[in-house]
Amino acid sequence: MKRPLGTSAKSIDDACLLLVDLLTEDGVGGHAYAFCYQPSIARALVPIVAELGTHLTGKPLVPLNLAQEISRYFRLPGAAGPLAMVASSVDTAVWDAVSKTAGLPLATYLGAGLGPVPAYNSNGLGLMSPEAAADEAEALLQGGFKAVKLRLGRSHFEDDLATVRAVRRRLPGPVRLMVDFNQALTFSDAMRHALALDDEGVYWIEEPIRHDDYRHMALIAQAARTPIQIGENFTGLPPMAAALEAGASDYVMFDLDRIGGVTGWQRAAGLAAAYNREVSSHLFPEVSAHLLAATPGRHWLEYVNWADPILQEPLRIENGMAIVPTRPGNGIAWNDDVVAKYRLT
Ligand code: SMN
Ligand code: MG
Repeated sequence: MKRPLGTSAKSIDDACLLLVDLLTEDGVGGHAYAFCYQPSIARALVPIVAELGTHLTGKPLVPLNLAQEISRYFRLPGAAGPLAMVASSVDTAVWDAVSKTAGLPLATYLGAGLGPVPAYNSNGLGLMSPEAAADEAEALLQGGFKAVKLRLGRSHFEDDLATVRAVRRRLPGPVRLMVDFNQALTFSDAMRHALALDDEGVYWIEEPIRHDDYRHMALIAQAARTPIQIGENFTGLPPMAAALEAGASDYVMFDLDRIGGVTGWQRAAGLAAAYNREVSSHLFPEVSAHLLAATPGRHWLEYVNWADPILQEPLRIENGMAIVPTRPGNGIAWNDDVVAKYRLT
């Protein structure tokens, strides 16, 4: 990663990706990657993907049937955590292959137009000094970005507040500033800190408390004027349905590899529409650009450039908008030389 990401949970300097390739009998390759958070997880998932691959070999390339097959395959261990990443990334590779076979970009295959998608620059802006954060925030506007995200959740809220103020002072007024606590706060601290941020020009407050405490999240969302954003930890639809029913957040964001790949995302998009919620993406900007194009109430694409080095054609940003690629499939093709250089296994 060009800019390390210091979150309140963990500092991430390297993006450990698990590359998934699916080959059809017609010679079409479907591609996807899982973001594994740490190298040991990426390594541990390799034999699991291989075993699932053997199980799927010879089955027709029908995404919804394969999604059902994958879901049954993981029913006994439970498709949560890293197994959800495997299930989702294989699903994503299936949809890549099927849209490539049709000769269409994934977004078009899903019935959407290819208009650009508004993106916020989510690179960098980890826990750092106010001055360093202000400098980095300014640098992140390159490429025409009109929104950036700052990580919070230090042990003293005064230090978080000083950083928000320094960044806000440096950014032009219309530029949006999202903040992300990565679940760092207790409920009582979150109630005070969310209200304290109400007059600081913050666009959304992400995951102030433990991600699945929907009841307390709803109380925070009711009390704060600043919108609350959650969803990167929705694993499939049931937790999302519970969150929406509880009124846990104003906005939702889907993580491609937790929500259930392309199949899971589309179903979740329908659920979000039923609850009248704007939908943003979490990581995986390449595939998420296609999916947001096909999502009613689509909101912001989270832009990170972490996979760029290993991609033949990284996602393009123009004027702060993600350009949905017009080539068939989801647009992912590996740069094999660079992959060879960074291989873990
Ligand atoms: C995040 C945390 C850890 C890794 C990647 C991203 C963060 C986000 O919660 O929303 O960007
Ligand atoms: Mg987050």
